Amino acid sequence: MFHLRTCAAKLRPLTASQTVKTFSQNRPAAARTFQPIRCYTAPVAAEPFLSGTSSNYVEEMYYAWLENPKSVHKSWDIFFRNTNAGAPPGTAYQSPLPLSSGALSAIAQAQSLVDVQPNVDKLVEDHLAVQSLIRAYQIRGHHVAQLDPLGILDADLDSSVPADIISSTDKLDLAVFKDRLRMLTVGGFYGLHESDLDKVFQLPTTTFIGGKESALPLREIIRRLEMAYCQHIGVEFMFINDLEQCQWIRQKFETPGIMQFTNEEKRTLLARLVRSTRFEEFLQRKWSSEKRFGLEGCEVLIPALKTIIDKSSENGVDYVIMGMPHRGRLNVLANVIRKELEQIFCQFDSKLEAADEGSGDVKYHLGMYHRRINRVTDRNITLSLVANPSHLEAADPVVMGKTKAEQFYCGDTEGKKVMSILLHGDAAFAGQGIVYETFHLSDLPSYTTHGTVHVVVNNQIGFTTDPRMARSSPYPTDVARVVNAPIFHVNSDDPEAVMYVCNVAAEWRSTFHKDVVVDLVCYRRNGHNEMDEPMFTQPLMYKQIRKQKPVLQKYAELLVSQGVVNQPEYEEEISKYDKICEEAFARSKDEKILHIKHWLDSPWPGFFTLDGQPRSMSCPSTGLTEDVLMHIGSVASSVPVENFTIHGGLSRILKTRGELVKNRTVDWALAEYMAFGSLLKEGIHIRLSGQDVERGTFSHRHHVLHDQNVDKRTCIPMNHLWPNQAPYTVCNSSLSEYGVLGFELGFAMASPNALVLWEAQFGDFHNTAQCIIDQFICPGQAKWVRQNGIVLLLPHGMEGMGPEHSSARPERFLQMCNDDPDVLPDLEEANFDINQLYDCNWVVVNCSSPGNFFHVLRRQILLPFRKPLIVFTPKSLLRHPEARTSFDEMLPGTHFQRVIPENGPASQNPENVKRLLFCTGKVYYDLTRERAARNMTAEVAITRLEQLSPFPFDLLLKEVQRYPNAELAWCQEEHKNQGYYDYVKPRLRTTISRARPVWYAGRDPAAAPATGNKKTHVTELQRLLDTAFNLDAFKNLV
Ligand SMILES: Cc1ncc(C[n+]2csc(CCOP(=O)(O)OP(=O)(O)O)c2C)c(N)n1
Repeated sequence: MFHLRTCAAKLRPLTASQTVKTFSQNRPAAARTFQPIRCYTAPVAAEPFLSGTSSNYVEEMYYAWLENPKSVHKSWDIFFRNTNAGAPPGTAYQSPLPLSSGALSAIAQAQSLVDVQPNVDKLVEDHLAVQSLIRAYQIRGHHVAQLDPLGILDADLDSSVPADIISSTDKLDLAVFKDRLRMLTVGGFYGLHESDLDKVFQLPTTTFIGGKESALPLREIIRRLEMAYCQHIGVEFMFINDLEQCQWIRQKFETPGIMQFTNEEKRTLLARLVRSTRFEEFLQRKWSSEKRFGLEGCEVLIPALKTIIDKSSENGVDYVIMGMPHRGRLNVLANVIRKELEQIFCQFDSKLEAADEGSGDVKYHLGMYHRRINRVTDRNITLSLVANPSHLEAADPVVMGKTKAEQFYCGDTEGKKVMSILLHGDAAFAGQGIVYETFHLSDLPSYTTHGTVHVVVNNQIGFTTDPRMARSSPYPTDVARVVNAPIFHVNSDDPEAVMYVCNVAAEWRSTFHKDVVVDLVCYRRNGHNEMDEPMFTQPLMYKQIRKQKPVLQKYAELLVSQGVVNQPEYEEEISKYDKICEEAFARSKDEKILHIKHWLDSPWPGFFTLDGQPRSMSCPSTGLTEDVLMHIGSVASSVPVENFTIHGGLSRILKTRGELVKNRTVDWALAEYMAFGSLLKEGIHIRLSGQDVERGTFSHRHHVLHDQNVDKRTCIPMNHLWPNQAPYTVCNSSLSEYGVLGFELGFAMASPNALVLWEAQFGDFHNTAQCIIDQFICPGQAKWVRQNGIVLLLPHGMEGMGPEHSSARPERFLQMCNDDPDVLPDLEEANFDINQLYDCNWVVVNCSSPGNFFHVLRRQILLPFRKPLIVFTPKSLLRHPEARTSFDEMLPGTHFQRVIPENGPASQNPENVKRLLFCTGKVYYDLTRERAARNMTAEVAITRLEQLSPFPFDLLLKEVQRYPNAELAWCQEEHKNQGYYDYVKPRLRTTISRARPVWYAGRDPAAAPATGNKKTHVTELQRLLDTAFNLDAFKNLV
């Protein structure tokens, strides 16, 4: 880019008459090319005003001048012509010049080119000063905007007025204003004087305050800037590093008179406020002692959301997915999503019985899905409010993931049809890290939803905590700045200002497809909930709140005074809505049973029967034909595009894969390939996401090939398998677990016909996403009758890598399984295994063979219902020569094996077996190696538990019965208080009616998951193997 680095040093103001005079003279004949020799060589010091942001301004003007010399002020025209004509650096307008002979001749040369009128340097300085002032308002005007409806707290937590703006807002009385002006003039910030207020200044192209005028008196410039930036709207946008976007926003807020509403729009706004306000009042009247987290103090939220939806619908959006916390949720359900009021009211009835669907959730957490006509645009619109836990902001990435999926399924690659709106509380938005993680997904190719509109209910309190104790940033919204999202702060007691910013926000999203934030600065009329006493902790604030007129009343009075509505019309609007509520209340008494399924946020049409049951209770074979296996294997071991150079090391890996396929075997990576590739053939979309999943943390997967010679040229062989296959998405994620797992969970929510997998880099990292696991994945169906088939791949195994990177914490997942350890189920029941799966809250597996991993992935989709699947995946087994599976175990008729029984010599003469060891996962290979070394293959049987939960009582019972004389022991490599022992032992005991002891061979209890010392690791392993094969080990323990 061409950088201007030459200019005069001193710039001074010019009077209005001078400006006019200059205009009429010295007009250039035509635009000329700016000579490149001028640019980089000139020292910046020669043009002090060209440092920092002013150089951008000058540069911008230069381009405008090139197109049309009249588009810039005359002084700049002269300057550009001089510099173009060869005036040396620092001399184009320098006066007086240093008295060196070189400089003198240079300026003489420059002046001879243009007839410069003597005071031009003052003119330029003046205009730069005014331009700086305009810029100061654009950057910092929001700091003095009147945002707090209560007028007691500054929304930015700072009561001072920035030093570079001349504010005459309420914060400063006239005397202070004059004082300030004096200070700015004498102090010389701009070199402006009180007497300059009536001078006329040319406006730069970076402002729209002039409307049709290109020059204004300074006094008017300040007035207009204050109108645009210091009233009830505070616009934060100057950090955005895109000129077009900044200009777009300036135009939206600076253009004089742009904030106009028709009477019709004002009446709609009033009607929406009536609904919002009277809804809360109705609930308060009927259930005064019930928590509802009412919206009082931010009633404007309802019209705000409706405006965003109307505008988006007008711009082509037909599906809006929303996430929100407790505050005002019932109101949003009633008045935005339009859930039947009786369905909401009946929730307050303590006698309402729960249908047999799950344990349910409180009313202000449930979700909703509704398709209807948008009355303003007359277009169809689907609204979905995602159910959420109490954990504030946790639903953010889930909403994003669901939005991405809905966009994906309808081919909406630019987010023109499907969008999300996220609501936040001020304390939560500032305090919860997940907000930041979610923002960082917003512009990543595989995660973007092409812009979310964020709305913050900024009631300036978090439960009992004052914002000054709750955040270190000026605004609760500062987190949004990281993605260059514009932030519109607005005083919520000015409903028209709110409508305006909501319209702009929706337009921004549909124009630029980027995130945007609306910060509704409001108050909370009651305590945190309706039972709470706020005066304990916020006495002064609440004294003011008690005096505060509700916004509805204020706005109604305004519209009556303007003659937009009359009093009877207003009152009729109120009684009309009250009547609607009363009638719904009467109907709500007929509701006797609460069906959570009526609150489902993501229905799966066609997947279940009409009454919501699975279409069958069986699962077909998960095997594949030899042809399919061979075909997938050959693509997996080749580069399916021409002229594509892969890394030499990768060529060797693919060659080894090819040999495996030729030998009709698979390793872990191939097993996964086979599962994915075959499901894609069947039209199942697959999405694998997580850190470094494309290659695989352990460099085993290589699903994305990179051309070694062409930058960014990649190939995903999985997408070259079949002519009409479903698409495969594999995406390296940002370095986030909470955000990304939440996102994938949301993606999986949208459709049952996709296999959505999230892989942790190492299994233990899942704990930074614990909230998604604890609040959504584990209890999601029980709370919200919503099934989800997400798969978690968690690398796990004690391999001497230290306390971290070893354990995926199986004990945590197992502890949260809902099967009863003490009750033996009816093992004779038909389809016992499928019924068990249907009843469980999630499935936990640890496969010891690639083939079984292949089967369990395919089963996940072939099941007639969806359950989350937790897979502990291996590390060293990825390359273990024995961890291979023959095609024979993957052919039609084969299935996932919940238990892999002993099939060696011990199984030939089971009555001779002295010990039956149960284990799961990788330790199996350590045990078999040790058993062979000790020559104990006939005495010790080893049975592998592949599906830990639901617990395969039926198969284990058979195993125990087969070895009547064997001692039973559970063997694990994890420490005793970790791993599987606490889960397996009581269930195994229940299986055998507690007739025999179940011994333990494994590491001792410990605080850390693994030792950091390699030698200790080896010693511990040897000790557990010694115990496992010492047939006397448990002799003296009774
Ligand atoms: C992650 C999390 N931590 C703590 C809480 C407990 N809690 C519930 S509401 C609330 C205050 C929220 O304040 P704010 O975000 O400003 O929303 P408001 O209630 O004021 O609308 C807190 C701390 C929670 N629900 N979630």
